[in-house]
Amino acid sequence: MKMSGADSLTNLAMMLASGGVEVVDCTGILGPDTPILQLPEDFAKNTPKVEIHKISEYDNDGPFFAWNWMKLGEHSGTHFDAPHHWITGKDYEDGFTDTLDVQRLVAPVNVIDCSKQSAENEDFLLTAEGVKSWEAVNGEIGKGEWVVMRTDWDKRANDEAKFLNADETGPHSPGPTPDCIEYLLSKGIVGWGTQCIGTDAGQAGGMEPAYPAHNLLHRDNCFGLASLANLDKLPAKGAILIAAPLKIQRGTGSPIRALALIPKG
Ligand code: 23J
Ligand code: MN
Repeated sequence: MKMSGADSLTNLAMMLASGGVEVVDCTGILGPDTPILQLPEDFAKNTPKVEIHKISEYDNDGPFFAWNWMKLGEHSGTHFDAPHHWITGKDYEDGFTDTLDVQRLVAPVNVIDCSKQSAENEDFLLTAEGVKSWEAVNGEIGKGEWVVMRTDWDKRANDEAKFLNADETGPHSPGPTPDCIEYLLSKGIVGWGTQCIGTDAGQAGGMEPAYPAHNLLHRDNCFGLASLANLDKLPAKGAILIAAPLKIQRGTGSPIRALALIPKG
């Protein structure tokens, strides 16, 4: 039997209504306590903490409505890195939040569970070899798919110091090696996501190239996702991830509401 796009969406609608497909929220809370990246002092500027300011809440400033305004950096909380974010991606005209191809944002997601290794070693690095071992068990990573690294780092997100995990030697958090990202790009992935403050490991400034996830993903017009939550609720394969940035004009990134569709039962 050949299934059309219309048939597939009818089935999906049925499955969403019956709970056969569940929507998992892979997003952290965005507010004044959200951990924000703090670059070292040799870079003059940083993203400010999130601010939420009340305009009114059924009061003299608005008798029957509540609304707020926000101070919000593009790269805050659970967020999207667009290719223009990094110098290696600067020439892609479709590399901004308002010009990228939205067809690429909804795709199967491969969840590589590194939670054990990351609990034992805060500087754990996922290598190409590690990805290949994961594929041998779970199946091949396909063209146009998302790949995310599960570290359960979201359990630290209520405590910025624990989330950033910095000492005199800098930040310590798990991430990918350059050869890991090169391998994933050779498979034709759409993007790479992590549960830490950025797509790169805490110690990635010392790698070659520095910040390989940023450098290599955006060089190839691919996307990054950071501070993802609840990856422990996803299967290794079989879920669909929807990760869509706001359509910020010439935006280099954006907070997202990351949603995963998973089969239940
Ligand atoms: C700017 C400079 C370095 C990094 C980052 C931003 C991020 O992690 C980000 O949020 O894209 S490492
Ligand atoms: Mn970012």
